[in-house]
Amino acid sequence: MVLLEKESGYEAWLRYKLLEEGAYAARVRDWTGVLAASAEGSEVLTAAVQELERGIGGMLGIRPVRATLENGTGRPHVELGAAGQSPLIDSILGDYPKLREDGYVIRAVADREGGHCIALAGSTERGVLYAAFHFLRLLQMETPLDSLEIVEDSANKLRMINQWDNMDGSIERGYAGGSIFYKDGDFAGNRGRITDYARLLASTGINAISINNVNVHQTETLLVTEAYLSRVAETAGLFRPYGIRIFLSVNFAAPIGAGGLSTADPLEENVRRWWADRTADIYRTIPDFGGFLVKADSEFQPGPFTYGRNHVDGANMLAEALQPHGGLLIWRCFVYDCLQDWRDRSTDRAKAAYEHYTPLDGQFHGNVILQIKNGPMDFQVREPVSPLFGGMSGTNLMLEVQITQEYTGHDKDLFYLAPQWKRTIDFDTHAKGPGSTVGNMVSGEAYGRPLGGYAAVSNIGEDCNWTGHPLAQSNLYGFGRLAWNPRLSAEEIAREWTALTFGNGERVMATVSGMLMRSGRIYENYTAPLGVGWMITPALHYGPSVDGYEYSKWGTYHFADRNGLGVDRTAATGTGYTRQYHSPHFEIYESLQNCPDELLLFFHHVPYTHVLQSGQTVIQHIYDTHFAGAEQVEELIAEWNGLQGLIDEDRHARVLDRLRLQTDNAVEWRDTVNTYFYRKSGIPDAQGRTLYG
Ligand code: GCV
Repeated sequence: MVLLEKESGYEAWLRYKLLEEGAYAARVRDWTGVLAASAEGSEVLTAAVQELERGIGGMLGIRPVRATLENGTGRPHVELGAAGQSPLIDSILGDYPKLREDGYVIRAVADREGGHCIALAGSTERGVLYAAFHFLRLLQMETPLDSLEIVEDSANKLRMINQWDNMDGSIERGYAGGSIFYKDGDFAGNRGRITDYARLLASTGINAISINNVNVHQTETLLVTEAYLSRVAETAGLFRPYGIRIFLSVNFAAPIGAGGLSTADPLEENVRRWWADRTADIYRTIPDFGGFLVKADSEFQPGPFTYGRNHVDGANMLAEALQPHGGLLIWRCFVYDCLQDWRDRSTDRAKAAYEHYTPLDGQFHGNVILQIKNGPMDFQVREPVSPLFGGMSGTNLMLEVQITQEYTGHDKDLFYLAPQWKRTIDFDTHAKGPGSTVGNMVSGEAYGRPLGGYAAVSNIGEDCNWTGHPLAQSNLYGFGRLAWNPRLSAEEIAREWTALTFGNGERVMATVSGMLMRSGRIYENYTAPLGVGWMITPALHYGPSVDGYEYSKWGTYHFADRNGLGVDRTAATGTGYTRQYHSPHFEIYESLQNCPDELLLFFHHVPYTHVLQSGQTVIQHIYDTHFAGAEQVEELIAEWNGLQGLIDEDRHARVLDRLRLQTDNAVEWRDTVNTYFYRKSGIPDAQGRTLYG
C-alpha cells in the first residue's frame, strides 16, 4: 500500500502534489521549463507567474526559468500576458473580439521560433491570473495539453465574498474558528494567511470581498475613519495582487457613532458631506477601493426609516459619495419586521422584501446594486426562490447565498450547497417571458443592466483546514466556480474539487462527489420536511427544536396543530405571497395539487392525511424521510470508510469524526421531529418503527 503524505488540508485545492512519473509528467516538464512574461506587468501578473512557479515546482519538481517576452525563448515555454503585452498574446485575443473583461484563452501553439508553447492570454492581467490557475488545474487533473484551446469569461461582473467577521475576532455564524482578519478589537496582522486566502479565492474567480460583518458594531463603525484606514489599506494590499477589490460593511448611523453628528438623516446636508469626506479619504488611501455594503433597517441595524426616509434616499446618498471615485454601493434587501406578534396571522415575513423594494424599482442610482438572498426567508434548507429577482427590472441586482452552514449543519453535518444554488440560478422568474432566469437577471443580461453578480457569506476561519469540516471546502470552491460560470453543473464541480483536493483516482472521485451530491437531500430528510423550515434550535440554529421559533417575534412559523401543518401563503385563502410570482409560478404554487411536494408546507396548510404527489401522506412522508435520513448518514460513513488508504490518514480521520457527529445530530432530529408529529397527530407509523408517544 502506498503511504500517503500527512496533510492538514491547509492547501485545500491548491495542493500541487508531485505528479506520478511517466509520459504525462515528462511531456509537461518539457513544456513548462520556461515562463515568459512581460517585464512591464503589474503585481497581478507577478502573482500569476509566482503561482505558476509554485504549481509547476510542486507538480514537476523543477524550478522554471523566467524569461521576458522581449527576449524570446527559443525553447518550449509557457507564455503569459494581457492584451498589448505580446504579439502572440494579441493575435490569440484577436480571435475572440467578444471576450469580456477578465476573460482568457489558453492555447497550445507553435511560437515564433517554431518551438511549442502554451499561451495564457488574458483580456486583462486578472484574466492572465485566472488562466494561470486554470492551467494548473489542468495539470493537477493530468489533462492532455497538445491541442488545448480553452476560452473562458464570466457574465458576472462581481463575484464577491462577504466576511461576517467582527474585530473582536469572532465571526457571526462562523463554525471554523476565529477570524483570520481580526483579534481583540484590532487587525490581526495575519498576512500569510490572508494572502493564502486571496490565492484560494482568486483561483476560483472571486474578484471582490467585504472584510467585516454586515452587523456593524461600535469598533467596526470606525473602519471608515482615519483611525483604521491605513490598516484597511494593508488588507487591500494583500488582496490586490490576486485581483480582489475590498469593500467595507458600513453602519448607516456612522455619522453619529463615528462623526459626532446628531443625525444620520440621508437628506441632511452635513450627513451627506460627512460621507463624501470619509469616502474621499478612503479613496486617497485605497484608490481601487470597491465600495460599501449596507444592512439597513434590518434586525436592529439603523437605516433611513429612523428619519422617515426610504431606501432610495439612503442608498442614493451613499452612492453619490462613492460615485466620483467609481465606487459601488451594495444594499441588502434582507428587510422585514423582526418584532412580529405570532398571534398576527396577516403579516408574512416572506412578503416583506418584495413589498419594500418593488415600489422603488428604477429609482436607485446606476452604481447601486441590490443584494437579494436566494429565498424570501433566510437561507433555510428548502425555500422557494425569492420573487424579488423577478420584480426589479430597472435595478442592478446581486444574488446572496450563504456558504457558511448556518441552517444547514454548521460545517459539522455534510451539506454540499452547489445543487441548492444551482436551483436558484436556473429558476426562471418569467419576468420577461421564458428564459428570465435568476442567473440572467443578476448578471444583468436579461435587462441589459450594467452591474450585478453573486455574493456569498464565507465559511472560513482560523481552523487549520479553513472550514472545520474538510469536505466543507467544496462549498467555498463551488461558490467561486459557479459565480464565474453558472452553467457548470454541481456534479462537475464536485468531481473537479474532489480531484484537486484528494487526487484524481476514479474511485475517490466517484465516492466523494457522490457523497457530496446526496448530502443536501440527506440533511433535508432528517431535518425540515416539505419546505416548512425553522424547526431549529433558536439563536444557535443547529439541532432540532420544533416549536423553538413557533411563538417568537421573528415571523417564522409552521402552525402545526392536531390536524395538520404548513403556512397558507395562497392568494385564495392565505397571506397572498404567491401573487409575488409571475405566471406560471403563481398558479403552480397557488394550487394544492400542482405545488411541488418539497415546497408544499411553505405554501399550504394541509392535514397530516393529505396525499402528496409522491402518493404518500404528509405524516408518513415525515416519518419515512426522517428514518431514511438517519440511515443515510450511516451509509455515508460506510462509503467514507471504504476510502481508507486512498485518502491520507489525517484528513480521513477528521471527516470520519464529523460524520460521527452528524449521526448523533440526525438521530436527535429524527426522534424529535417524528415524536412531535406523532404526539400532535396521534397517527402511528405505517411501518411500526419506534416513536416516543
Ligand atoms: C448578519 C440571519 C442570521 C444573522 C445575520 C442575518 C443577515 O438572521 O441569523 O446572523 O446577520 O441573517 O443576513 O443579516
